Amino acid sequence: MGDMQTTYIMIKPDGVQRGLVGEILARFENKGLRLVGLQQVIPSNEVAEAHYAVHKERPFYPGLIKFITSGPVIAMAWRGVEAIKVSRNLIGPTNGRDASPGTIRGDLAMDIGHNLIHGSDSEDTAKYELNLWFPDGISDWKRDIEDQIYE
Ligand code: DAT
Ligand code: MG
Repeated sequence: MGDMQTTYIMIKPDGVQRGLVGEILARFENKGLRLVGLQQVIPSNEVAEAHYAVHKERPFYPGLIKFITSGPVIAMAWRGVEAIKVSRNLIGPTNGRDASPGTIRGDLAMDIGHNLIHGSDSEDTAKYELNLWFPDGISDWKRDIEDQIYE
């Protein structure tokens, strides 16, 4: 079995505005991931800029910061075996128009910027993003049904 990981997942302002929070949460729950952190927050410029620091030099960066701070987001931590890869697969590629049906972006998004959701792309980014959005840490719990989800 692969490594148990925790990943940072965030429903962006378009997902909250469109009323897709429940739909998106259900996909992670149904897949078998364990919800270990959840908070609705309107991101400050400071946190948004830190979150997207790797894109600082890109032409879309100012618009990205403006978008992500435009309203509430749902900040989440999900835990499971290879949770980072599993979540990225659930989410699909960046541009919703290129994403396959079955993925969150493929089923629900039509744009590259307004693509509903963020997911950490590596163990290092997950650690960085979880610290940034959950500075007080996250508490774990045992999801009884995991005895059925995993061999
Ligand atoms: P992902 O969210 O799939 O990891 P990314 O890390 O490359 O994608 O980019 C972060 C976000 O920035 C992405 O979700 C939407 C926005 N973005 C990326 N490329 C863009 C582009 N060419 N035009 C507008 N927004 C873009
Ligand atoms: Mg990314």
